[in-house]
Amino acid sequence: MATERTFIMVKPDGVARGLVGEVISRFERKGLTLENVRMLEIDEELARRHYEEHVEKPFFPELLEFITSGPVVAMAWSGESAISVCRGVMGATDPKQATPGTIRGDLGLMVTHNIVHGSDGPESAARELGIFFG
Ligand code: D4T
Repeated sequence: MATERTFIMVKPDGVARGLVGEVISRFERKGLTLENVRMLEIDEELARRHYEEHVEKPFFPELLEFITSGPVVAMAWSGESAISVCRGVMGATDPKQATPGTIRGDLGLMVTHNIVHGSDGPESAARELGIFFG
């Protein structure tokens, strides 16, 4: 397995709840390397680009309102198999189903407010890193 780069974002609920340090700490303790970090507010245009595969889904209006509701912390992380390793550290999309010991399993309850985003494959990692870090 090779070194990979992936895009991770602490969502507005994670920032509002003061969980940025907790999220960063979990990835650092796993052995991954923080390469870049940026705090920003996502507007509707950026949300539609980032979530392009979800724009037609029934939950998109709620997701759009949530992801534009406050600042997020966008990050680039690297390491051995970083994409799948980060998904494992985050836990399942729905925090109710996420395993204890994961970020969502320990800290989340609702699927919209699931604290953190992570790229789900090499193509989305490259696309999302390009959107947020150019
Ligand atoms: P993200 O993209 O936030 O890392 O989440 P996942 O990769 O784990 O999950 P996803 O792409 O399937 O969902 C994107 C985003 O939409 C929210 N969501 C999802 C929601 O609000 N309601 C739903 O029913 C689903 C499936 C949560 C994450």
